[in-house]
Amino acid sequence: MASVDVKKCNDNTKSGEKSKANAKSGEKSKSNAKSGGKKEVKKETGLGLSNRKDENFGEWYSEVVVSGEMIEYYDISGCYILRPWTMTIWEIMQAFFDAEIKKMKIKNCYFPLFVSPGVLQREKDHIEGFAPEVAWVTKSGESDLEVPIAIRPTSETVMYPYYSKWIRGHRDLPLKLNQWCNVVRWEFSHPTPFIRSREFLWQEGHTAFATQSEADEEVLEILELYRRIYEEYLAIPVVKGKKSELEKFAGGLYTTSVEAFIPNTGRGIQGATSHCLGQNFAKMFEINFENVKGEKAMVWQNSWAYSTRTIGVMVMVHGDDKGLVLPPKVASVQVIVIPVPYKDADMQAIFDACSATVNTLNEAGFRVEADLRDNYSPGWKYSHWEMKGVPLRIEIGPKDLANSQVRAVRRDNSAKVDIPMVNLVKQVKDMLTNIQQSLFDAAKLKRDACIDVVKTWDEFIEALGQKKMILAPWCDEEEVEKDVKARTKGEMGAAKTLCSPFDQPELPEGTICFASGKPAKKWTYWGRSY
Ligand code: 87F
Repeated sequence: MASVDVKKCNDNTKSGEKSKANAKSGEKSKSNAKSGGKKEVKKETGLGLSNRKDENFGEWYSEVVVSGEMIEYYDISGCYILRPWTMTIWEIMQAFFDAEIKKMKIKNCYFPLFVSPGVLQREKDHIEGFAPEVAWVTKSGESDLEVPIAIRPTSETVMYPYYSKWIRGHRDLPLKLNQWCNVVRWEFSHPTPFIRSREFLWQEGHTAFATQSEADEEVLEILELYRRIYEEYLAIPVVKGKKSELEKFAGGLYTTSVEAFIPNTGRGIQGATSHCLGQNFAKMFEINFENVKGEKAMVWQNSWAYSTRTIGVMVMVHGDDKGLVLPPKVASVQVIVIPVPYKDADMQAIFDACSATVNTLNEAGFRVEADLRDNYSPGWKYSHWEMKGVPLRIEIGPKDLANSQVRAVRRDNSAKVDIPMVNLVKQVKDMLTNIQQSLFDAAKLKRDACIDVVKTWDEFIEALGQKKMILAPWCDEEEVEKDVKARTKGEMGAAKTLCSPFDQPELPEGTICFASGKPAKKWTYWGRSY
């Protein structure tokens, strides 16, 4: 079991947050922010990290994602190269989610990247706030385009005109489409790999139903899949809940989300969202149908998405001072086998044992590789694969060979076990299962230690100062949320609502709102957030 100090929520208070942007984003410091230029391209050295997670979280994060070979910085700010070590994680989550939505009879499709200005305008009411983030193509070669073309920041305006065309009668419903694609949002706040980038990968689901109850049911079914991605695959505890009116997607009826928490920065992070759009877009895009009674009706719509942000949350939650820590279920290499040669050892026999170990485990369905390079020492290889977060290392030396065993070392807690070759598959399977569970348990203990339940404004301010995620009774009034934001505005950013958990603690009669003193309607999570 990985050990955690349950009393301490975030123990990086000594160094404090360098600056809001830095701590929040994990963006590189000025000294190396310009990478992408030739001088800045740093060669892999295999030496350890120069930043500690608890001392300098932002710098630590930038260093880990690069040294762990997940991303490379690019010469356009906010854009990152996703390396194979990242893409495999994305593909594993994709395989799970894609199979699950296919069981729900949702079909994949692909709509164009470009949006015509006319169609974008049709959604102008709610796009207004987002407009500065829309990127435009204005030229081809040297000539200006007659009409500039937008690059999709999301695909409502791209898809819904065709929903209007394709949906005629109740037999055309439900229409349930998903696409896996990239989107571009030209953000101006500090970029952070995975967490806030100008281009990112996601899936966006867009569905249309004849009735609200079908839509409501799907919203929660999808949200449960998002919970499973976080909890079962990434080993990260999340809270399922409903967004406040202020924080919901303005174009929709209501928004549900899974919310994660980053103890080191004391910030909540929206993990994924599942919206019921109601009939707002149906009105805007005239998505009508003839119902069973032969009357004209409007469809009920949902939209939902999760993105490569999931991967950033995983790095932030599990990574340590040696680098990445990958949960076995998403690791592209679950076990790395390393030969440990000694003087006078039968090297061929050790190499053969390594290959045999890889083959046995591969055949049993695990993702296993051997590092047989002869130009690196075993010690260098240990650090290298620790940096990359491989959950389990198997070492094979002359003594192991003589005893028909291998030595297994866990990445998460450094525990070492000698495994007899005859038990290899069974014990590796158990260890990987155990690592997956330990990572979740450790993350949950740490997250839970960061939750404060408060009843009064003073307790709220105190908890916020301690970078907590705060559960408080709230009157559910927009003005009060705006007021809390205004009153907590500061260098570190204001507090806002994260979500009202579906799993509500009891709210005794007469409980009052921590901020307004009015009768409380529900328990809500508050905190600073990404
Ligand atoms: C940025 C620029 C333009 C978010 C934007 O959450 C438009 C938007 O509409 C925008 N940033 N949004 C909201 C996206 C809502 C919704 N879209 C489908 C989702 C799930 C997937």
